[in-house]
Amino acid sequence: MNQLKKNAQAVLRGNWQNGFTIPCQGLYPFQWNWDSGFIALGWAHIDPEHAKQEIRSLLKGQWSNGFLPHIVFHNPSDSYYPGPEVHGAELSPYSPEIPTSGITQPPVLGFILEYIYMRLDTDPTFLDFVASVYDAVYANHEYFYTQRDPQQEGLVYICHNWEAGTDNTPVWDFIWDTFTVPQYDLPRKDTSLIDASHRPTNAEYCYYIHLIELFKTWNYEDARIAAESPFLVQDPLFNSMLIASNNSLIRLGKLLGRSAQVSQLQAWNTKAKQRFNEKLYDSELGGYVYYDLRGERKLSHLSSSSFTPLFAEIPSAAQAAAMIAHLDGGRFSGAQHERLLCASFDPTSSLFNSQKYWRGPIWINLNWLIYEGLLNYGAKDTAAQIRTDSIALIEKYGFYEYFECDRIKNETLDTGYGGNNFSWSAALILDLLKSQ
Ligand code: 2M8
Repeated sequence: MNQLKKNAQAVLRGNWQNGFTIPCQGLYPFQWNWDSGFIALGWAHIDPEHAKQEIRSLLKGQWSNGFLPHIVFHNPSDSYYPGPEVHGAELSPYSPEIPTSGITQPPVLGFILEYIYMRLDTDPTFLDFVASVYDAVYANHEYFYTQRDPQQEGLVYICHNWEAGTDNTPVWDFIWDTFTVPQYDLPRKDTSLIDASHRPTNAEYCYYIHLIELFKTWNYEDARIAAESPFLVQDPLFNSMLIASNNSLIRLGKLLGRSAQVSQLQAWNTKAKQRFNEKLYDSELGGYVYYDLRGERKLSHLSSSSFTPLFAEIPSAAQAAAMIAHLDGGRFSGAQHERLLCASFDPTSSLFNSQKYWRGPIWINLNWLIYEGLLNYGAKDTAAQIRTDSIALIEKYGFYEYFECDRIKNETLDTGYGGNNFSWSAALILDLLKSQ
């Protein structure tokens, strides 16, 4: 275990860039939004000053309307496509001096602040740090509830698959079916850095780029995006992260005496939790699914995102039991537990692919969220299983980006998938090793 900790620390130190941490050398050479949250939690176990710097650096990219972009381009690099010139965030009147993207990612910062505070045994100097960034994180939540919830129902939308973080989940196939896009010239770098068959196809990338091109023609104006974007989805993972962050900002806000902000957060959260359960729970599937706001339909497929409401304490005990059954002898574990936890997409679906990016492999950040969520509901054995599986995969292969879930295939495999020395895999293993 000590060696594993040392190796995890070495990954974070190797990816540290003087103020922030890149997710992976070559493959992801800038600062990414939700990666940085998980990474900051990892740093808290090594050097809390780095955790603070990580968060401050991310907030340098915040827009004046509270929006927090998915990439902050602190540094130049030609090993990633699409770079700042493709994103064109400067078209928005709200964008900052520093180049950023114009789309966001799951809002993890609120709960990351509280986790770090707890992991540091409620260190008062960290609470001072929380006080210094509280308004910025609150402004991000205010942005979501005022700009990304056109029906004022408490659920916010995402307008791009990259905002989900689960870039090519099969769920998006049903969105891509609703519109056509031009063939773009795609100077991709990812496919020459790692096994191209594990990455999204060029046809999928044309959709990703097309959405950015549309948003640029609208100068990233939220009202235009809400009215016209062909991709407008209420995602259970994204909304769970926002609600979990609300929960944390409420508790931290009470400690800091921020009563007006706490009341507003409570009002958003009460509405959000109720609507989440009414709209996104699928009682036939026994889990939470996506809602296509543009097409006005549920997209009824289970993925690892379906379990993340456990993290935000949204499900009732009965709903939680139905979800846990999928992980314990059900479709995600297999009846004989022939799969390690937790596949990123329903392994019993014909759309599942155990090697391809977000279409099936195990991701450590989702495992961490589900592990913590299971503990919220007292499901200690299932939580222990997901923790054991995560650590075993990293011990066997190293700090890869994603992993095979099939137990038999793992007997003969000698590598994880995607990029190696991947930061959030290292950061969250440090946290899992700590929490027993
Ligand atoms: C992946 O996404 C980026 C685009 O944001 C990419 O494929 O180029 C996703 O796994 C995402 O969740 C993650 O934040 C990012 C950096 O690790 O990589």
